[in-house]
Amino acid sequence: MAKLTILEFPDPRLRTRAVPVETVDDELNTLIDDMFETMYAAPGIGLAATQVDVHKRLLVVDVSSDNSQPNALINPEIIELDGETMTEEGCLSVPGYYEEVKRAEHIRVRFLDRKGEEAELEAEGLLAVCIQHEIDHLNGKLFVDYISEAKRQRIRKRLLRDKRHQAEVAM
Ligand code: GNR
Ligand code: NI
Repeated sequence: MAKLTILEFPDPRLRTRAVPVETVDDELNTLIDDMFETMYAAPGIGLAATQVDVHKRLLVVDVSSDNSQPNALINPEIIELDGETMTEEGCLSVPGYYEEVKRAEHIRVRFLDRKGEEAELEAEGLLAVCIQHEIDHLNGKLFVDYISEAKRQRIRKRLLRDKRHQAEVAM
Protein backbone atom coordinates (compact mmCIF):
# COMPACT_ATOMS: atom_id res chain seq x y z
CA MET A 1 0.00 0.00 0.00
CA ALA A 2 1.19 3.48 -0.74
CA LYS A 3 -0.13 6.94 -0.09
CA LEU A 4 -0.09 9.01 -3.28
CA THR A 5 0.55 12.74 -3.78
CA ILE A 6 -2.54 14.82 -4.54
CA LEU A 7 -2.18 17.53 -7.22
CA GLU A 8 -3.36 21.00 -6.22
CA PHE A 9 -5.10 23.78 -8.16
CA PRO A 10 -3.92 25.51 -10.34
CA ASP A 11 -1.74 22.57 -11.44
CA PRO A 12 -2.47 22.23 -15.21
CA ARG A 13 -2.43 18.41 -14.94
CA LEU A 14 -5.82 18.66 -13.16
CA ARG A 15 -7.20 19.85 -16.52
CA THR A 16 -6.43 16.54 -18.28
CA ARG A 17 -9.35 14.57 -19.68
CA ALA A 18 -8.92 10.96 -18.49
CA VAL A 19 -9.15 8.05 -20.93
CA PRO A 20 -11.27 4.91 -20.43
CA VAL A 21 -9.74 1.94 -18.62
CA GLU A 22 -9.27 -0.97 -21.02
CA THR A 23 -8.47 -3.81 -18.63
CA VAL A 24 -9.25 -4.27 -14.97
CA ASP A 25 -6.15 -6.12 -13.80
CA ASP A 26 -3.99 -6.48 -10.66
CA GLU A 27 -2.09 -3.29 -11.46
CA LEU A 28 -5.35 -1.31 -11.59
CA ASN A 29 -6.47 -2.94 -8.32
CA THR A 30 -3.21 -1.87 -6.64
CA LEU A 31 -3.89 1.69 -7.81
CA ILE A 32 -7.44 1.43 -6.37
CA ASP A 33 -6.03 0.29 -2.98
CA ASP A 34 -3.55 3.18 -3.01
CA MET A 35 -6.32 5.65 -3.88
CA PHE A 36 -8.47 4.43 -0.95
CA GLU A 37 -5.47 4.74 1.38
CA THR A 38 -4.80 8.28 0.10
CA MET A 39 -8.46 9.30 0.37
CA TYR A 40 -8.91 7.94 3.93
CA ALA A 41 -5.64 9.50 5.12
CA ALA A 42 -6.51 12.96 3.72
CA PRO A 43 -9.33 12.52 4.92
CA GLY A 44 -11.81 12.83 2.08
CA ILE A 45 -15.03 11.19 0.87
CA GLY A 46 -13.94 10.75 -2.74
CA LEU A 47 -10.88 10.76 -4.97
CA ALA A 48 -10.50 10.72 -8.76
CA ALA A 49 -7.43 9.19 -10.45
CA THR A 50 -6.80 12.59 -12.09
CA GLN A 51 -5.96 14.01 -8.64
CA VAL A 52 -3.08 11.56 -8.24
CA ASP A 53 -1.84 12.27 -11.78
CA VAL A 54 -3.19 9.05 -13.31
CA HIS A 55 -5.35 10.01 -16.27
CA LYS A 56 -7.66 6.98 -16.38
CA ARG A 57 -11.42 6.99 -15.82
CA LEU A 58 -11.44 5.71 -12.26
CA LEU A 59 -12.74 7.11 -8.98
CA VAL A 60 -13.19 5.94 -5.39
CA VAL A 61 -15.84 7.11 -2.92
CA ASP A 62 -16.88 6.41 0.67
CA VAL A 63 -19.26 8.88 2.33
CA SER A 64 -19.65 6.78 5.51
CA SER A 65 -18.11 8.00 8.78
CA ASP A 66 -16.49 4.63 9.55
CA ASN A 67 -14.93 3.78 6.15
CA SER A 68 -17.55 1.04 5.70
CA GLN A 69 -18.90 1.89 2.23
CA PRO A 70 -15.94 1.85 -0.17
CA ASN A 71 -16.87 1.91 -3.86
CA ALA A 72 -14.49 1.96 -6.81
CA LEU A 73 -16.10 3.09 -10.09
CA ILE A 74 -14.28 2.37 -13.34
CA ASN A 75 -15.43 4.08 -16.58
CA PRO A 76 -18.43 5.63 -14.77
CA GLU A 77 -21.36 6.91 -16.87
CA ILE A 78 -24.27 8.81 -15.38
CA ILE A 79 -27.39 7.30 -16.98
CA GLU A 80 -30.03 9.22 -14.97
CA LEU A 81 -30.09 12.63 -13.30
CA ASP A 82 -32.95 13.94 -11.16
CA GLY A 83 -33.70 17.00 -9.10
CA GLU A 84 -31.40 19.72 -7.82
CA THR A 85 -29.41 20.24 -4.65
CA MET A 86 -26.99 22.90 -3.38
CA THR A 87 -24.07 21.63 -1.32
CA GLU A 88 -21.09 23.33 0.20
CA GLU A 89 -18.27 21.48 -1.57
CA GLY A 90 -14.62 21.16 -0.80
CA CYS A 91 -11.84 19.45 -2.75
CA LEU A 92 -8.57 17.85 -1.72
CA SER A 93 -7.05 19.60 -4.76
CA VAL A 94 -8.28 23.03 -3.55
CA PRO A 95 -7.40 22.75 0.17
CA GLY A 96 -9.07 25.13 2.59
CA TYR A 97 -11.82 26.50 0.30
CA TYR A 98 -15.53 25.68 0.34
CA GLU A 99 -18.24 26.93 -2.01
CA GLU A 100 -21.87 26.12 -2.73
CA VAL A 101 -22.39 24.14 -5.95
CA LYS A 102 -25.66 23.12 -7.62
CA ARG A 103 -25.83 19.45 -8.70
CA ALA A 104 -28.42 16.78 -9.47
CA GLU A 105 -29.97 15.43 -6.26
CA HIS A 106 -30.36 11.88 -7.45
CA ILE A 107 -28.35 9.93 -10.04
CA ARG A 108 -27.97 6.47 -11.46
CA VAL A 109 -24.46 5.54 -12.58
CA ARG A 110 -23.19 2.58 -14.62
CA PHE A 111 -19.57 1.45 -14.24
CA LEU A 112 -17.22 -1.51 -14.00
CA ASP A 113 -16.40 -2.67 -10.47
CA ARG A 114 -12.91 -3.71 -9.36
CA LYS A 115 -13.54 -7.25 -10.61
CA GLY A 116 -14.24 -5.83 -14.07
CA GLU A 117 -17.96 -6.61 -13.81
CA GLU A 118 -20.69 -4.24 -15.00
CA ALA A 119 -22.53 -2.63 -12.14
CA GLU A 120 -25.05 0.11 -11.41
CA LEU A 121 -25.47 2.34 -8.40
CA GLU A 122 -28.36 4.57 -7.47
CA ALA A 123 -27.22 7.48 -5.34
CA GLU A 124 -28.73 10.53 -3.67
CA GLY A 125 -27.61 13.27 -1.33
CA LEU A 126 -23.92 13.53 -0.53
CA LEU A 127 -22.97 10.31 -2.39
CA ALA A 128 -24.63 11.61 -5.57
CA VAL A 129 -22.90 14.99 -5.20
CA CYS A 130 -19.54 13.34 -4.58
CA ILE A 131 -19.79 11.06 -7.65
CA GLN A 132 -20.66 14.09 -9.84
CA HIS A 133 -17.69 16.00 -8.35
CA GLU A 134 -15.35 13.05 -9.10
CA ILE A 135 -16.62 12.58 -12.67
CA ASP A 136 -15.94 16.30 -13.21
CA HIS A 137 -12.30 15.65 -12.18
CA LEU A 138 -12.08 12.90 -14.85
CA ASN A 139 -13.17 15.56 -17.39
CA GLY A 140 -10.59 18.09 -16.15
CA LYS A 141 -13.19 20.14 -14.29
CA LEU A 142 -13.01 21.50 -10.71
CA PHE A 143 -15.74 22.79 -8.38
CA VAL A 144 -14.14 26.27 -8.53
CA ASP A 145 -15.16 26.38 -12.22
CA TYR A 146 -18.76 26.90 -11.01
CA ILE A 147 -17.97 30.06 -8.99
CA SER A 148 -17.15 33.55 -10.22
CA GLU A 149 -13.91 34.22 -12.11
CA ALA A 150 -12.96 36.79 -9.44
CA LYS A 151 -13.33 34.29 -6.59
CA ARG A 152 -11.47 31.59 -8.55
CA GLN A 153 -8.56 33.99 -9.22
CA ARG A 154 -8.40 34.90 -5.54
CA ILE A 155 -8.23 31.22 -4.55
CA ARG A 156 -5.61 30.60 -7.26
CA LYS A 157 -3.39 33.46 -6.02
CA ARG A 158 -3.68 32.41 -2.38
CA LEU A 159 -2.84 28.78 -3.09
CA LEU A 160 0.18 29.80 -5.21
CA ARG A 161 1.35 32.15 -2.43
CA ASP A 162 0.91 29.38 0.19
CA LYS A 163 2.95 27.02 -1.99
CA ARG A 164 5.77 29.57 -2.39
CA HIS A 165 5.71 30.19 1.34
CA GLN A 166 5.92 26.44 2.12
CA ALA A 167 8.88 26.12 -0.25
CA GLU A 168 10.71 28.96 1.52
CA VAL A 169 10.10 27.48 4.97
CA ALA A 170 11.41 24.09 3.78
CA MET A 171 14.77 25.58 2.63
O1 GNR B 1 -13.60 15.12 0.65
C1 GNR B 1 -14.35 15.72 -0.14
N1 GNR B 1 -15.52 16.25 0.32
C2 GNR B 1 -16.52 16.73 -0.50
C3 GNR B 1 -17.54 17.47 0.10
C4 GNR B 1 -18.58 17.98 -0.66
C5 GNR B 1 -18.61 17.72 -2.02
C6 GNR B 1 -17.59 16.99 -2.63
C7 GNR B 1 -16.57 16.49 -1.86
S1 GNR B 1 -15.32 15.56 -2.63
C8 GNR B 1 -13.96 15.87 -1.56
C9 GNR B 1 -12.77 15.02 -1.94
C10 GNR B 1 -12.30 15.39 -3.32
O2 GNR B 1 -11.69 16.39 -3.58
N2 GNR B 1 -12.63 14.59 -4.28
O3 GNR B 1 -12.30 14.89 -5.54
NI1 NI C 1 -12.15 17.06 -5.65
